[in-house]
Amino acid sequence: MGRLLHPKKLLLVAAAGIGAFSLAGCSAETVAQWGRFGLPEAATDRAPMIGGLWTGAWIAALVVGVFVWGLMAWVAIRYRKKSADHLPEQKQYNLPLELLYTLVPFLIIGVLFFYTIQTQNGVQAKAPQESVHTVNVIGQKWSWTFNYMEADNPAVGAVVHKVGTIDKIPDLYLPVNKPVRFNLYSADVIHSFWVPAFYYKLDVIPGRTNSFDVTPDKLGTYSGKCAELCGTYHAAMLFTVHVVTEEEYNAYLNTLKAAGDTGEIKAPTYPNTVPSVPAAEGEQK
Ligand SMILES: [Cu+2]
Repeated sequence: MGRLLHPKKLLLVAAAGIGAFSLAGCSAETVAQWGRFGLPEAATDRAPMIGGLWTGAWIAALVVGVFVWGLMAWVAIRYRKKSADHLPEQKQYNLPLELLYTLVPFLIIGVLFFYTIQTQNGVQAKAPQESVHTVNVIGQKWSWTFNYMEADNPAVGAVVHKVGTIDKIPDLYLPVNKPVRFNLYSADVIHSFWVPAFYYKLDVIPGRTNSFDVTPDKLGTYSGKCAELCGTYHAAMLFTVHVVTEEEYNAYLNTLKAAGDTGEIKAPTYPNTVPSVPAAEGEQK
């Protein structure tokens, strides 16, 4: 057994550690991130709704926490045993108090439920069909494929695609301030399409189309990833989101078109087989 550090030394080490920790990375951006309770900067029209719910829920939890910790400290100190023969007054029950601490949690849950539903309705609202840019996304082991359904876009005039591989993280280009509809398909197992700066993720399920609308409203580059543990190389399922001007967006799609990456790549219809059972003839495995 090694010798324990002298308590004073231990205190010094702890203080130095805490000091270094709180000074390191104390940039304006980090401080701003604390203000958002850890969320990155919002990059879409929907993200602030979720940010509000997240921040509100934390504040509500902290208010309840501080109140409960305060009560615990107060009773522990106020009603501590003061002498060997003196016990504080003992009570078997207190009906009003018991009713209160049964009803108050329901009230808290009700308020959280109300704001959750309100946020959900806002976040999942669909943009007008005629205004959206549609991107059909395929999650496949172990990358992503993006189909830009731009046949009706006069600046592109074609459906173009980008296929990601495990060796090459694919890019996803999106036009700023334009609503985008994502339709999510899986080629194999359940994945989850997640862009942290969008404050939103949605499961990508074989045999089912999940879709959501969002308007990226901040130019920039963002990381995207798979948020569902889908297998061995789950961690490699990354993509890079570029929110660019509409001109740059069209220009990028035209480079795909010029490279011959036209037409839609479709996920196989879910074969509905288990791995040990050979797929029926003609069916894609
Ligand atoms: Cu995945």
